[in-house]
Amino acid sequence: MTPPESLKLVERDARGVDPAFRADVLAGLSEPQKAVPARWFYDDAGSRLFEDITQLPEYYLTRAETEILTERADEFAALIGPGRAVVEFGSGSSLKTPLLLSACQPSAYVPLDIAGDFLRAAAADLAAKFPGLPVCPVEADFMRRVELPPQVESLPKLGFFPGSTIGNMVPATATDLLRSMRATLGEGALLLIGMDLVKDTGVLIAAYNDAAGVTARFNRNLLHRINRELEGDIPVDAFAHAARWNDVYARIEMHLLARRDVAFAVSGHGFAMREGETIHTENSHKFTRRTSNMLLAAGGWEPRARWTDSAGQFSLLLAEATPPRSAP
Ligand code: AVJ
Repeated sequence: MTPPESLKLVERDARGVDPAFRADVLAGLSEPQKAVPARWFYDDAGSRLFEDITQLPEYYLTRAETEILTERADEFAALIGPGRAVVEFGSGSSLKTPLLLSACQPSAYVPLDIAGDFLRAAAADLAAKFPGLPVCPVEADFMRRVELPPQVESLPKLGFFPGSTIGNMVPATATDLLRSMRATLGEGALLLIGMDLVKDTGVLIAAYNDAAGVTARFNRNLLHRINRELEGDIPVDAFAHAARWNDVYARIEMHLLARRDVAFAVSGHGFAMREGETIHTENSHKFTRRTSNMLLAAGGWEPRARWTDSAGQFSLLLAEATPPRSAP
């Protein structure tokens, strides 16, 4: 089985590194609260570690969303209808995608991802599972509008953004992303999107600080990636994994906590941190019915239906790209 050709839209410098990664890391490490955007977790090693996270007993999100996709398939398939091009934003969810594709009889599948090797492997896998379904992977950063392959131009679209990945973004960025998705998919498109729910803080912290330490490895992998791709010499062992609940913004935050004073260089730039200082590496916002509906509406998407799992831990929402309205 030959993997489908993918359209390459991600930049690479002479060393094969995305220049946006270097720019984000250097800018983020120069701020008073050091921070690196969470999307840079997902090199090939990081994507594999995330797959391991989804198997952890504490990490309920994937199981809860899979339950919804399995148990409520008839309901969302009826609302979606057959013949759409399913455009998945991020292609790592190799187990959820088949559930959606077998439920809604699509005419094409377009996975979008920045991790090229992972994307091609996932696309080949999917193409093998659904013979006859055109699979057109696109290597792209979907934070901006993406030019879809010509084969799907005339088809009605269904965006698929599972996993509560939208929760990684602060509201302003999440709104921009929803608007970009709308621009990518066009008016009349539907969006099926997962959003994790606010719940007991202990349950949330455990999901992001598992006993086996897989999430800690996932977090620290970012430092290994910086060292490898950006000529860094960060002493990775000097950093501890920390997961914290931010009650103002209703989000889990992941940090890399300096256990001692450290100094290091990245791409020839020097940085220093005091013991106890952190690099903020991820936000994972948790939603209520109202905040999820508000976020969708702010991004130009009208909420149409909403499902939760039997334990009420996670939500899946269907929204429609409605024409802009000028009413208040
Ligand atoms: C893939 C963004 C949904 O926020 O729960 C898992 C990533 N980070 N454990 C999440 C993640 C730490 C995950 N998302």
